Amino acid sequence: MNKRMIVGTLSALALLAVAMPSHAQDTAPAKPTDITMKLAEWTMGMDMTPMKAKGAVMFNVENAGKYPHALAIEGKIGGKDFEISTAVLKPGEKTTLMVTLPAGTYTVYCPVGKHEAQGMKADLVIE
Ligand SMILES: [Cu+2]
Repeated sequence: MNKRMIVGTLSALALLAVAMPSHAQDTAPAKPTDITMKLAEWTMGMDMTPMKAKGAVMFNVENAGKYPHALAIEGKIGGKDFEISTAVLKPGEKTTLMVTLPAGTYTVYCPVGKHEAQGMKADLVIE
């Protein structure tokens, strides 16, 4: 094969790689941060510790335990109490919860029974 042809193809690919990010920024909406949580006894089962995000967060929640569990997010927005929760999930059930929160530290926990006190609790930092 001709050496010059290989060089030409490589530089064309390099140009494409440089051109693509700026194009993506112009057209693509801000992508939410994906956080996977496998709820179980007695953990929130995050794939990110500590949980940090900027902008929208998409929680992919699964009950990987033997008891019912849910995901709740609690904090203060503008000095007022804020709380949101998924439905209570049976073992094996999955759901998603998407939130866009102002910068701050929030508590993520399981609102079922005394699960929070048993360890189903974590911090979520929105930068
Ligand atoms: Cu629970």
